[in-house]
Amino acid sequence: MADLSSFPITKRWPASNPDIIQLYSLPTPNGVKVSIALEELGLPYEPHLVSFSANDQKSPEFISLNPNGRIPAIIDPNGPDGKPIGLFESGAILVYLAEKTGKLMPQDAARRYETLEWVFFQMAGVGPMFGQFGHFFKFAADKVANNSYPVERYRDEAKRLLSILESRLQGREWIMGDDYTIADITTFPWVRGVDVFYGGREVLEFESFPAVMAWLERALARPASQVGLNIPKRD
Ligand SMILES: N[C@@H](CCC(=O)N[C@@H](CS)C(=O)NCC(=O)O)C(=O)O
Repeated sequence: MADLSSFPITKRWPASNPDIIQLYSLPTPNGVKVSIALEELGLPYEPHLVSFSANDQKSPEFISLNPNGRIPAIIDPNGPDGKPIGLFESGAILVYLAEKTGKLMPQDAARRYETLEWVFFQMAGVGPMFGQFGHFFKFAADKVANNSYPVERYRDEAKRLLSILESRLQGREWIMGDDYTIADITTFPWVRGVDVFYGGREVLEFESFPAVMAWLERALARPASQVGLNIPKRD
């Protein structure tokens, strides 16, 4: 049985089965990327709920695994050289899982780098910009009631990013064509989330991005997405 006692996070969230991947998360757009990928890959894992209402993500035990105090994070007891490894940042976790299994990433080197381009496009662009849009449009709407600039700024940037995705997805089933990859898994939860969590569908004019909408439906219809979108179960 794997010994995870060197990871303080396991004191607050004990592992029932330390031999499988431990996931510390909440079903948010960044959190579900990892549960969806794990479901796609069929890897056994144990989910632990990190509750934002309890500020769990800022607890010393969580910070010991991710100094940035944000979900998701994992421990794989069977990491490189068979040793346990802890990881944070959803993009790094997905690249790790793809490389560990040889799945969800093309084998061809040039196409692998192309996949990574789109993963970074999401990590550095779609996620942060959609998140700022949601902050000003929904959560801090009262603070910017007399200043339309922040909402306009992030609305326009979110629409610009959607238009890039729209061009990319025209004539393609997935971001990498016939291959369903971690580029799709990093991105579609954010397109869904900007609607489900922030109510941004109308103001971002989703209907003007038909290829993105059709791709989102295809991604959501996958059995792994249906399961992974709800893991860990909220309180
Ligand atoms: N770049 C990070 C972003 C993680 C992130 O922002 N997670 C959010 C949830 S989607 C979070 O934990 N927020 C809690 C907080 O900021 O305290 C990643 O992709 O893992």
